[in-house]
Amino acid sequence: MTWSPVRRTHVVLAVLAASAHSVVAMPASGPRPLPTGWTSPALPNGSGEVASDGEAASFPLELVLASPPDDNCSAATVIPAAPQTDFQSTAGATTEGTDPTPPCGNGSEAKTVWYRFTAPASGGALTVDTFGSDYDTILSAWSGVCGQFTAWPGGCNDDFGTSQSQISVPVPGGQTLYLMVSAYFGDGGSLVLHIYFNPNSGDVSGLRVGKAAGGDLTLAWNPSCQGSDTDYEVYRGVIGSWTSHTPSICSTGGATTTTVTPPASAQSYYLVVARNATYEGSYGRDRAGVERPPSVAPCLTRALGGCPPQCAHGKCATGAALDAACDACAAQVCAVDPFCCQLAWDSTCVSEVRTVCRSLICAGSWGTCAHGLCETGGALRAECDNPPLTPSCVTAICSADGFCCSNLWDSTCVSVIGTVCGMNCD
Ligand SMILES: [Ca+2]
Ligand SMILES: [Ca+2]
Repeated sequence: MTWSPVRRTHVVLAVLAASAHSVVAMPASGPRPLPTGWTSPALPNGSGEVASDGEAASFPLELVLASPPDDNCSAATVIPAAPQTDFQSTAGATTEGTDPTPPCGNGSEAKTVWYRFTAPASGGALTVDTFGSDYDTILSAWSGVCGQFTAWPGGCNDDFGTSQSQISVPVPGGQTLYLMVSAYFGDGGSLVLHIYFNPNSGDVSGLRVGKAAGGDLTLAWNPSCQGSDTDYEVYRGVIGSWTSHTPSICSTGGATTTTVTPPASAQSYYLVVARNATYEGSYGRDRAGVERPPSVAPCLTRALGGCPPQCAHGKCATGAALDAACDACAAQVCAVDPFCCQLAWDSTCVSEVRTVCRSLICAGSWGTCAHGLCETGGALRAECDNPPLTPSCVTAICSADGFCCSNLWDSTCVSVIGTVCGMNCD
């Protein structure tokens, strides 16, 4: 390359606006117009500039490649949903000091670029590959936050058949994973990244059985709690042998009702299982809350997605079963009384907020007191909470601080419920 010796002339670097990933040098003896469709970025100080010293007719041209926008972990490209395909050049990517070492291949941290994916509530299987890239990639998945990562189990691959990579890992609902692509030989190049996600399958509830003509039975059920489930399977087993179920219908065509003809020779039980394009879900749980085993010859591979937490009401109100994830106290209650999280949150469950969680938050703990012990208000009367509390928490607090029973039940009175009574207001 021959240059006109012009002192302190800057070579114009241009970036193709559409990709923002490729940097090309344009020989120039001064600023010159850019071709149509090209733009010049705001170049960082020093980088991307080549100055002639006015002496040489030619000199080495040093190009600085622009780094891709997701070069750094903190600027990871967010994958909003799967499937997705992303294309970019990683030739200008760099290594951050906090880049983790991939636990596969040669552990290269060169030319790293980053992606971030959060699994849908159903959970499922995340599959990512770099097929179609033109360099030797290493793909690794990480949980945690930038700089403090833990390698995701099974989430690293160097070569999957070719020098490109593929991982396929189970991911719980709501889990965020970071994906790092690095270059085995430190070169980078044109990266093609494919992301797929197969959701787990959810639960079916509310199975109802009716009689139909000719001894047939009609089965009906509520739609799966997972929107990604679009179909249902029916399994049948022999009553008394509670794990004998085998496929009866592998697809109801999406319908939430079907008709079955029971065999005359044995009494049968039926299980309805939600499914999506890839997986089938729960066969239901037995009375002990244990997931029933799948059929020995299932219609589909099983992947349990569960359902979002059922938190339709507070723990002080009766109603539908609560999910242990709704509330720390609900988790404590259900640990000793599974009924509360499986069938219904009845008055026993509400009373267990006091007896199990030792919380005075529910009205049942107030006895004949004018207001809750956890609320400020007028002075309370000794023994007003006795029953149900023995000994009376109000009496104990007023013995220590008479103001609470003679003047006001103020925030000080509330604040000693833990220390004086060993109870709480959670
Ligand atoms: Ca990087
Ligand atoms: Ca590789």
